[in-house]
Amino acid sequence: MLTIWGRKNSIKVQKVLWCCGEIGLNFRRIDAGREFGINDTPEFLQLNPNGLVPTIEDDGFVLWESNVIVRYLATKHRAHVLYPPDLRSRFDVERWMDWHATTLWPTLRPVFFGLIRTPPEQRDHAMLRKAQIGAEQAFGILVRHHSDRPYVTGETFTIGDIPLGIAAFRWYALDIARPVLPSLDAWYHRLRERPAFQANVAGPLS
Ligand SMILES: N[C@@H](CCC(=O)N[C@@H](CS)C(=O)NCC(=O)O)C(=O)O
Repeated sequence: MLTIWGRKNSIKVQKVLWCCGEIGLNFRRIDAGREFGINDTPEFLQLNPNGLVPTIEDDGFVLWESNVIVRYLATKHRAHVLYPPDLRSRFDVERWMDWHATTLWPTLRPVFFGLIRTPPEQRDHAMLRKAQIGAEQAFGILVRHHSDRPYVTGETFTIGDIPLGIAAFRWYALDIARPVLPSLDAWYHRLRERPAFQANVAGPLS
């Protein structure tokens, strides 16, 4: 039995939940992190020395790092459409997952934290504006790359769309001005139609 530790509103936990939904996996989820605690207990730190969610245990195998968990689950369950085995296709998927972690989310994270987790009177508006410009530039790169294809790596939805889609959910849900990017809107609309997105990602920002 697969066990997932992590609160449902965590961006990193949502990647894993969305992936499980796409594959159709049964699992047990234990709320952990922020208001739920658990992640700072000695027992949890034995599983994940970082004290972070998501962390999984799959028939005795413990794993952490959300992108790695997603790749592990897709590989284990031979989800070849989600995670193509062909070398070039696979590394195209990998590229966008890493790009999310190293480029897109670091630019968007300060906007999200600055608006959703920071009271209005404490907001640093200069920092927010700068971060917003960075996020617009990052989404612009994504648009220039994939405006001619329905999903980030081509004709089919893959796990490469998952981290990007979760970031896009926050970007679209934030009360900010956004440039007009019709192909990004169309891609995001496709993701929103997926039942696993609706069940695991859509919801109030917190
Ligand atoms: N690189 C890790 C980062 C995990 C991470 O930062 N998790 C956050 C939630 S998004 C966390 O556990 N924060 C502490 C908490 O929620 O209490 C991953 O992708 O899994």
